[in-house]
This record gives sequence, C-alpha cells and structure tokens, in this order.
Amino acid sequence: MSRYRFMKSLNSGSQAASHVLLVIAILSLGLVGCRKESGTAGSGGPKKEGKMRVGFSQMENNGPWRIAETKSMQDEAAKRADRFELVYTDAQGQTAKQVSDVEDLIAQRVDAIFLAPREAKGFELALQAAKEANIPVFLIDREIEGNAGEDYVTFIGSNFVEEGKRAGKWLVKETNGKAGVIELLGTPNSSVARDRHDGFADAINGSPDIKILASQPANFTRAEGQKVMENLIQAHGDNITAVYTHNDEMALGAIQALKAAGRQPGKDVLVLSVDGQKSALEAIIRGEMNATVECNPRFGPIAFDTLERYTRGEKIEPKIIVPDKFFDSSNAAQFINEAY
Ligand code: GYE
Repeated sequence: MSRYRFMKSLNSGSQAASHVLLVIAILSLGLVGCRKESGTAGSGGPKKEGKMRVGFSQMENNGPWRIAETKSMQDEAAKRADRFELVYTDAQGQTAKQVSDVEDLIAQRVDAIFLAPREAKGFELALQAAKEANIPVFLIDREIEGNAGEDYVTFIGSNFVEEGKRAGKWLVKETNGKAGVIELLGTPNSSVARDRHDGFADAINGSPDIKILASQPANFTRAEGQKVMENLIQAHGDNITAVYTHNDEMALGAIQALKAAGRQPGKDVLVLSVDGQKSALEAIIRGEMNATVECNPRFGPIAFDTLERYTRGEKIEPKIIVPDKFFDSSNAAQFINEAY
C-alpha cells in the first residue's frame, strides 16, 4: 500500500479503525519478541522458556549412598524447576560410558554439567570439549586430575584424606595402637579410594603394632566386600582383629563373611567404615559394627547454589568441602531417622 493511499484510508471510518488495530497488533508482537530475546540472552546459551538445561552425569546408581545422591540432585532440580531442567545420565559403573555420556551432554548443548566422575583419569578430552563449547563443569563427590578454574569450575565434596585419618585415629585410640587390619578398598583409580587409603595410612603411621595384613579392592559393593573378605579370612584367620572398609556397603559384606566364619564382628573384630547409611547405623546399634565416618551424599542444594552463584558472575572457590559427622554407638540411634 502506497503512503498516499494509507493516509487516505485513515480518513475513511471503519477502515481507519482496523488499521489502527493492525498497527497495535504489530507493535505488541514486536514487544513480545524483544522480551523473549532479552530473556534468552541474559542467562547465556540456548534456553527452553528461559530455563538452564543442566546435565548430571552419574557414574552408577547402585547402593544407598549413590541413590541418595541422585535423589538429592533430582529433588533440588525439581524445587528450582522454574529456573532449571535436569538432564540425567547413568554410566552404570563404566568409566568409558561416562566419558561418552559427558560428550553427549556437550553435543546436546546443555548450559552446565554436574559430573560425579567414577575414576580420576580419562575425562581430559571431554573436559576440553566442554571448555571449547563454553559449558562449565562442576565436579561433585569425586575428584579428577586437572585444575579447578581451568579444566573445571570447582570440586564439591568431602575431604577424603580427612575421612581416612579420622578412621585411623579412632582405631589407634580404640586398640591402644595394636591391631591386625584388613583394608577393603574402593574402586581402583578413584580419587576417593586413594585418599581414604592415604589418610588412614597416615593416621596409623606412628603405631608400628597396627599392621595392615592386606589391602584389597572390593569396588564399593556389598557382594564384593563379602567375597574378598571370605578369601582374606582364609588367608589371615585369627590375625585379623579389625576391618577398615572405604564404604559401608563393603563393611556390611565383610560382616556377613566374618559371621559365616564364626567371628564376632563389632566385638572380636572391630569394623570401621565410611558413609553413614541407615543400614550401617543399624549395624552399629546391633553391635556388629563399631564406627563409620560420615560422607554426606546430599549434594543437591550446594551444587545448585554454586551453579547459581557462578551464573551471577561470582568467583567460585576451587574446592567446596562439605562437613561430615562421625557415627558410633554413642550417637547412631540419634541420627538413624535422618539417615538414607
Ligand atoms: O563413599 C561410596 C560411593 O564417591 C564419595 O562412592 C563417593 C563414594 C561413597 O560408591 O559409597
């Protein structure tokens, strides 16, 4: 329509009214468009209805600790559903699958990734790809090789060396520095197994009569804990006076093996572990287990708070350490109801 004809038509009754309506409609469409665009640009990256899509790469979802961790992440995402959408992957206990899960999340162009890495090595190329795609990666629960602030944003989790030390100190005190110990290790090449071993070894270092009879991996599972312990009972018999396991599931497996061999776990063989799951606190109350250092799996609130701080442009510390309790017969009953 020529300018002349448009001006002319404005002068003609109902036709003029319909043009005014058209102009208003066009203007308001423009405004809606602008608002949408600034909402997208403001929080960076592709968004669905202005939400951040956040990947959570879990290494596996077996055992109470990991199930509690996954639930905590999912519950927290649900609480913040107006701002976040969680994309969950489960690597089913295979590091190679976890690496490709992370690569898939990058290919989907999520806005950030929470990574609970199974092993300390193997994620180098995936992290490089995330960096190139401008996707920040937050490590939760286990560490990997690399540097915070460069290869990933931060590590959120427990101080595992300290957990091992607390277990070792307890044993030194409880046995007056004399014991024959079986150590059941977590997954080989995981930061947590390395650190829980080192911390424990450090704490018993000044006690030459505390002897580690064997340190063997049982991969954080109850079934392997039982099997490995059965073999070690065959090999070391009554020299065993204490068992230190890197998690509660392995401790519960070891308790089964000890009972089957006619030993009395919690009494003639001290059982000491890490995590603090409900069934471990129950074993402490029954007198079959002596102590467990807490390792809190409920990362949801702190993980999302940290991500929100990051998106606001705040500087994030290289490590965010969550505090842990210590459970033994003095407080197991008190905490049983809040355990997972
Ligand atoms: O102690 C164990 C789990 O990585 C801290 O992994 C975590 C450990 C936890 O399988 O039970």
